[in-house]
Amino acid sequence: YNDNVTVAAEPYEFEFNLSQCALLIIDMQRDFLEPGGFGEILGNDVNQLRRTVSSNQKLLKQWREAGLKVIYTREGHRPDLSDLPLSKKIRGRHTVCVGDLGPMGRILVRGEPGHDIIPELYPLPGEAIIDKCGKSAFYATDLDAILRNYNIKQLIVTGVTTEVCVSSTVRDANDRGYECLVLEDCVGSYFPSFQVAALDMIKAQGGIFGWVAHSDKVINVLK
Ligand code: TIU
Repeated sequence: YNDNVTVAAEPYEFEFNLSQCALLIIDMQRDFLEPGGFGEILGNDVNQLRRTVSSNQKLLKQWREAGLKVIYTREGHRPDLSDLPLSKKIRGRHTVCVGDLGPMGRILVRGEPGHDIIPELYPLPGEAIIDKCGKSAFYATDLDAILRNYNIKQLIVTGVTTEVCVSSTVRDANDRGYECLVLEDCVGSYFPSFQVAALDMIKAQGGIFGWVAHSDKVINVLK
């Protein structure tokens, strides 16, 4: 079939090439989406993020069936916490912080149960996982090198949270020349007003950081 497709999006249609586009699933980790994790420790209601799970599952199924690239990210740190800035460790003045023992193991530490991707969206062998210590998936990672090696120029972005790691990553990707389409039903925030504002900021000013669309628009071109 034709690799070049167009989907209705805001602020205008997103034109992309299927073989040069990856699905980037950001931080769909138990620590953010399940009770007892980092998200809840920060004072958030994890239920706000749960609605993104089924949308991501539906999209992922079609994307994989089309044989397209999937890349995952996880936010977390080395067990010795050598990549954890003190500023991040103490931020919030919480009684439990990154690296401490929680109900799903040590909070946001690589190899711990809470750090892993939720079972509903678990990566398949061969799907790259980027472990990152920052909010942007480009900071101190090999994501840019992997995208270049795969000849990926465009990203369909999903995951959590819309205004934190999704936004940081999309802004960074934009500066590096990647075009990003963010799927509104597949990204989530703990704060409903931030969900709206973060998506508005991406698509304002003629798509200053990228495009926004519903996942149905992408699924329709994959069938
Ligand atoms: N707290 C919050 O909204 N997000 C994060 O700390 N990390 C991600 O967004 N992945």
